[in-house]
Amino acid sequence: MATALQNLSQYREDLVPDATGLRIGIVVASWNHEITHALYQGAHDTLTKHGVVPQDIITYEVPGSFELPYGASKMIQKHAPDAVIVIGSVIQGETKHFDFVCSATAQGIMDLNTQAQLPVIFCVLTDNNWQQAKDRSGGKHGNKGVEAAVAAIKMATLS
Ligand code: DLZ
Repeated sequence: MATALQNLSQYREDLVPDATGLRIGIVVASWNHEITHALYQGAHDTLTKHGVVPQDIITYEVPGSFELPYGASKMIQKHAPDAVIVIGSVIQGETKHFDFVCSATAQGIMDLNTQAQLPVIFCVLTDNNWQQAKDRSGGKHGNKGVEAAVAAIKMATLS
């Protein structure tokens, strides 16, 4: 797995453009709140570190990852930010629901990336168990929220 080799919080700061003046939407799922809150914190801290002012980070909370595409779509319509980050955590259970939620969410976000005229960054952890989710939301593999924030800045400033 790529994240076992690369820490999600480590990146070349000198390669990240200045984010001053950017407006970034974050849509965060409540399901597995402890994980998604840690991802949100990682993304928020990284955005402000690179110059985004807190007032320009617009946050929506939705029930679960399945609702992230609609939340992002609404965010784009109402606030027209420079980029949107969607945050979720789907953890494998006994049922097939895992596969449905993962594929529907990924497809919905991919569709938005081609339809909306702005980048929508996929910060959804899909893990086999709780420990793996902890490891990638501020644990031994870093924080995917950091990686997502860097991607949002790079994509919002793409020219
Ligand atoms: C129903 C469900 C299940 C079983 N597991 C998760 C999960 O691990 N992570 C997540 O973000 N959401 C989960 N959900 C909720 C769905 O995303 C969605 O909120 C509900 O099916 C209502 O549409």
